[in-house]
Amino acid sequence: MYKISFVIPYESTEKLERYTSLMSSLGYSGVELGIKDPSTVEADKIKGVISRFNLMVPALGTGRAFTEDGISLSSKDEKIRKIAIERLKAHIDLAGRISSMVIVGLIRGNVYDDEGIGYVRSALIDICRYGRERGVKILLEPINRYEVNWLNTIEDTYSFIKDLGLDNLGLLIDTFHMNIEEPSIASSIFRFRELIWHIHIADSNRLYPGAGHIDFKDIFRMLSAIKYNGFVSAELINKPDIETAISRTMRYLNSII
Ligand code: LER
Ligand code: MN
Repeated sequence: MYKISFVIPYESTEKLERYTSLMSSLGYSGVELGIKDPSTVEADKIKGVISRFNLMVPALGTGRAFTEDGISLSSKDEKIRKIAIERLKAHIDLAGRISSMVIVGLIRGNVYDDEGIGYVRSALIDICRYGRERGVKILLEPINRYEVNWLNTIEDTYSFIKDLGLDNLGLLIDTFHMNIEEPSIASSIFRFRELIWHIHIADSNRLYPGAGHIDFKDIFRMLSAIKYNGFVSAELINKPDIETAISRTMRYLNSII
């Protein structure tokens, strides 16, 4: 039995309630939240909604700070780097209250030299220490070359994590990125299984699984083989609309696993 969740860009508890009610009726186990600024959300209300529908929040997405506010850990501007670290710590505070992990994806930003890599390394050391004190794990996500200019492959990201040697830093892998960057999705999952703590799924066109040409049967065969027991979370372009994407994702997964 896989634990399936769905990524919702968090806007309001009313919308969260509507989507989680549908998810719970369809057999989802979790809802993953993409939050721009955790200091503006009401944690108690979120907690209330997810417990009412018996859902977990496996992870908090942090990329909106980069895409909507232009904030990153690798910025040349020290003030912006500080804001990015504070933003991630606020995510960790929230994650500690709702037993989530925190994603470092696009918020790492682009890097053009060793100085930029150094900024991200020291930020991750700081963030992981903060997370460890609160029992929160951090997920570093390999993202394809068209969205960010480094840590595109699982191999590069795995080596980066190993080199840092932080025990609460692991991998979030995403089928959309893997379809672009990995030589073989299933082989890469097997090779780096030791650090895979969370999975995003989307089809080759970022739509719901089944809408493109990724071989999900092959991927789930490999996940069974490695006895993966984390969450599989659909992160999609929610077309034609979010409710349809939620329903079609579960219908397709039920037909193949
Ligand atoms: C974030 O999880 C991700 O996969 C990026 O592609 C954000 O758009
Ligand atoms: Mn992702």
